[in-house]
Amino acid sequence: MLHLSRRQAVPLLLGLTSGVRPALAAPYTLPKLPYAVDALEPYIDARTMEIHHGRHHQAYVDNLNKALAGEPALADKPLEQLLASLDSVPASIRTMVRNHGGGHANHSLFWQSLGPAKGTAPKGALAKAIQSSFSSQSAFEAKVTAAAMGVFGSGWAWVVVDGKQLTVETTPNQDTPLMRAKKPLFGIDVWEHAYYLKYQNRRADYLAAIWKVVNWDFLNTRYEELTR
Ligand code: MN3
Repeated sequence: MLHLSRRQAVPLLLGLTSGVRPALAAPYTLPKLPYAVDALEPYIDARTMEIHHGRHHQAYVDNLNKALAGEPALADKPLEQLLASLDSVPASIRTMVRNHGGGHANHSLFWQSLGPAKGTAPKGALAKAIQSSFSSQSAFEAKVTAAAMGVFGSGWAWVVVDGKQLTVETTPNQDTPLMRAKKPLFGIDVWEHAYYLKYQNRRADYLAAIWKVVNWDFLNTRYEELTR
């Protein structure tokens, strides 16, 4: 269960279950990985997961909390809402919220979108959407992979729900499609911290590995929630 806001996550945008926050916790907390750190081996190594989740994601959470510390009114808003309306965030903390709030939202979705390799596949409505948007699963994966390969420097490749259709886009840094009033189905982190320990500069090998550990069960459900 993820804790993206003090009150309630916005299911329409992130599709994440809301939860009750411990009374003494900071406004945002690091969500637990939904599997063990070595569960994605050999595709994504345990050491990368430890550092990526335990240090990088934790830092986004900590810095987001720091940014919001003097802004109780903002701290009460769901994170999705803050990211979708950055113009309403005071200029003095806007970049912090953009980078670290984006980082928290993106990684929270990323961990759920992955899981142990067990041969699951898109089903039902999501399988249909992939067919009608890209003509085949392999064409779909090729298009997302090409977008991810094309990200210069650090950023994300995204599959976005548009009506019932799916489109592919990229964002720099920790920007999210939420900032463009779009609904991310899932994103692939192409920051070097996501793959450098195991794959060094071989982003293509990392992306080939990512497709082995996509949690299609989660994405099948998420697609249905986002198109409901
Ligand atoms: Mn990352």
